Amino acid sequence: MSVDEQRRLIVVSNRLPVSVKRVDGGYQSSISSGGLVTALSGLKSTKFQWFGWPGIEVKDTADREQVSQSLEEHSACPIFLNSDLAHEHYNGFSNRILWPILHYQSGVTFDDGPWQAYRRVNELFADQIANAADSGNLIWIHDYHLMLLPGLLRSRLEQQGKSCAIGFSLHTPFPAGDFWRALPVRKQLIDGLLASDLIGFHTDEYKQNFIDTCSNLLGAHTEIPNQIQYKNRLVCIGKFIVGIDPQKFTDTLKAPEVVERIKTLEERYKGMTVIVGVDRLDHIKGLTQKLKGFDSFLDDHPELRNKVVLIQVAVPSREDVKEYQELETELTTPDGTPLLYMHRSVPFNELAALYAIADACLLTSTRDGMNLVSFEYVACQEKRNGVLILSEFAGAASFMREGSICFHPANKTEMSEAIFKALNLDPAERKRKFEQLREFVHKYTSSQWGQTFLEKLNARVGDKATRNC
Ligand code: GDG
Repeated sequence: MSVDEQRRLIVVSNRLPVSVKRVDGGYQSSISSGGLVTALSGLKSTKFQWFGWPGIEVKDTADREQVSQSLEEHSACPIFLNSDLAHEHYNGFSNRILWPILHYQSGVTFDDGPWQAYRRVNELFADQIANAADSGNLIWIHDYHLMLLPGLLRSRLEQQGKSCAIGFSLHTPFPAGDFWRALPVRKQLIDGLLASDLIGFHTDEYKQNFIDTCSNLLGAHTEIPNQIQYKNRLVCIGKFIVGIDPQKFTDTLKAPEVVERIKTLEERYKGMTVIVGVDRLDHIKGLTQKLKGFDSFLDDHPELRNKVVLIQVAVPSREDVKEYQELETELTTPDGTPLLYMHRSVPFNELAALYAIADACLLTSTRDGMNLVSFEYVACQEKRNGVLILSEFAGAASFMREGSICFHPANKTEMSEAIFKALNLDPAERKRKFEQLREFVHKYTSSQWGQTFLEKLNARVGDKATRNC
């Protein structure tokens, strides 16, 4: 890649992509899964150091050293937080207040306690990263938990006489200005973000929403496309298409145990049409809507009742947040629905096998930054040329509209029709759609995403306001 090989890259996210466990008086760490981990796995050819919270409280200094050592093998560096502070920051503000606003959910109540915790955690990150960074480093910050970090970090770096390029990627939507205004700390958060040199969004729509908001709320200059002039600095704004590593799926599908598993599953569902869904148990994934829409589809087509099965993996998520516990009780299985509902995470090989045997994949997000499951399904469908039935509110829909069948997730009639259409596409049309999706998924990989972002960020080292974005 054309990023200066000598340049050190620091990646920052709230959670390290590693789970740390206490084992036999010592500590063990292993890589965890999720959208951000999937996206950043494409950076594996680039050397970087990852900063973030290790997910457990470690009080004792000697223990902290052991944890740091065990994380070193994953190039990860822990930022230790006490449990209460971590809880208020992650669950209290990030997931209960910020996440719903970013995903257009109304009725959010602002609370000053969680906001102070959010600020405090961002400050602690800034202190540690500013001390660890050297001039000329690239610092790539991820996601909504750390929106104040660019500002806090830049002021600390300046005090220490260090000059680094700061990049920020948002993995959620950025809502329309009127919605964002509902948040009392709307100005502080975007002011913090605008201390970045480069800010990346998943789609043009999110990018434009952000630009308009900066102009309306802060009076920033946004006349030149993809640029924001604010407080005498130039901030570059871009759309960067996050993706997956499709080769990883192709290779997995060739593994003998996966080939065997596919055979077993195909035997079990012989003569049936299989629809798959894989989602974190989160309101934004529209699981309640999915069950209603699927139920409606079966009512509209009683002749298909025993011929179609929906296999839904619903991964438990954020279980410390009240709204997420309620979602679980809301999701009761409609009587008589041919539904296999797996309320757990499945191993990667099983996931790939499920994607591979499914004739269609149904994704019903009410809002979703991108949705990488849609990419993964396509990566596993070389043989079957399956159909993607995709909510128009997933970021992925702005790139995959032609290749999939899109619908409005709140309209169960439309969802039912979309499912029916998908299962009855003529083979030529099915192939044509699949080829479009395949080409897209193989072109916009996670590694392409990382390289493109880092090249742009690299170009901004030492550049204050002189260059175009
Ligand atoms: C956020 C944004 C954006 C899921 N279940 C299992 C499992 N997974 C893996 C999937 C996929 C990832 O988790 C989920 O990624 P998504 O992109 O679909 O969704 P979020 O977790 O909400 O991610 C999203 C993303 O960040 C990246 O920017 O696209 O919009 O919300 O990789 O495969 N993996 C395994 N077992 C499971 O049961 N092994």
